[in-house]
Amino acid sequence: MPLEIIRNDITKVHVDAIVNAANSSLLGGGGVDGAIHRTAGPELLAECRTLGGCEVGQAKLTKGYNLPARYVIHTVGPIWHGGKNNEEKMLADCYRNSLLLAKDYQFESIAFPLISSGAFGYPKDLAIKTAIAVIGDFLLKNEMTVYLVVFDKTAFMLSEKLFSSITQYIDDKYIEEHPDDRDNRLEERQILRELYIEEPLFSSMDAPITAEKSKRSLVDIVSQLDETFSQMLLRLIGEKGLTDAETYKKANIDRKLFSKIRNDINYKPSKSTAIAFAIALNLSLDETKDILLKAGFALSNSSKFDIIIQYFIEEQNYNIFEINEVLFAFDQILLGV
Ligand code: AR6
Repeated sequence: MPLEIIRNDITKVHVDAIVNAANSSLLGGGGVDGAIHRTAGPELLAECRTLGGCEVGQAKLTKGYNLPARYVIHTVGPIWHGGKNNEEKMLADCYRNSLLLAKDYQFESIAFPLISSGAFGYPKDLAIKTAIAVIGDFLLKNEMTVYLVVFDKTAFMLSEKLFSSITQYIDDKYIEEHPDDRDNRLEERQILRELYIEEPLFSSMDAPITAEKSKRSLVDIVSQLDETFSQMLLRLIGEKGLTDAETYKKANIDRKLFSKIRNDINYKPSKSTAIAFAIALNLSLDETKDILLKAGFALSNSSKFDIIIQYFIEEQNYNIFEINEVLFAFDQILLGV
């Protein structure tokens, strides 16, 4: 998955490079910096001494020594002084310059901590927002697997406003029994039958708007009844005038999985993959339900995950990285592979 938010100790992550939230001396410190130096061993400090420090927002590379990561990218985040002292731009520079350095070295994977959000006092909800915006933007133009490693509890992650807006939405929609984990394909097949076969016939006897709607869906149904998920996806990509690369990047799906789907008309995606494509294609709620049905899934109000997806679609916010930020904060699986 191109951007994955994970909860872990960054010194344990196996990637081409981990990013260190250092200070401008590059000679070690507390927090994630201390943990990285402890695990890497004294050779890391010896190499850091040769670098001549680093300015805020810039990034420098060393080897990883005893770390599972092959390299360390050292960057220096801004100290939070209330937000009016260019902190956001400097923090964005940290992410951007680290990613560009990783790109120069043709790294395929990189892991970031939440830079500046510890000793340097940057509010965590704002820190994660900037991280996701810059990484997301980079991933729309580049191929790399990026991990955002969050160390502590997740409730802090969302701004109060977003958190309460989504909590309210969930409260309004959530049905008490919530069989999130069950394999609900069977039930969804039943829904599929009802939707595709029964609903149009019944609704055609209702008000004129409904009748027209169902006429349209009957035509669609007949012409697209045999269309598989993969065929529908490729058709929609064409209709929306998107390229394959634009689509899989916006879906947070890696190129290999996309080409598997492209080459296998009977490919059965996971629910999260199917939704990821619905988001990439900016589908409406009804269109999302249609494409999900092709994969044997439905959206239900008994699943928090499904409600959060509906929230974003209704808000017409199709930024998959922001959606994943919220899914992560609510302990749900993320969209993408
Ligand atoms: N893995 C992942 N994240 C971690 C880990 C870990 N092992 N340890 C801490 N964090 P901080 P800063 C999280 O203070 O704010 C140092 O002394 C932590 O929860 O490490 O950029 C440097 O030398 C927090 O969310 O970095 C500098 O002087 C995030 O990493 C100064 O601190 C960053 O916290 C840099 O301060």
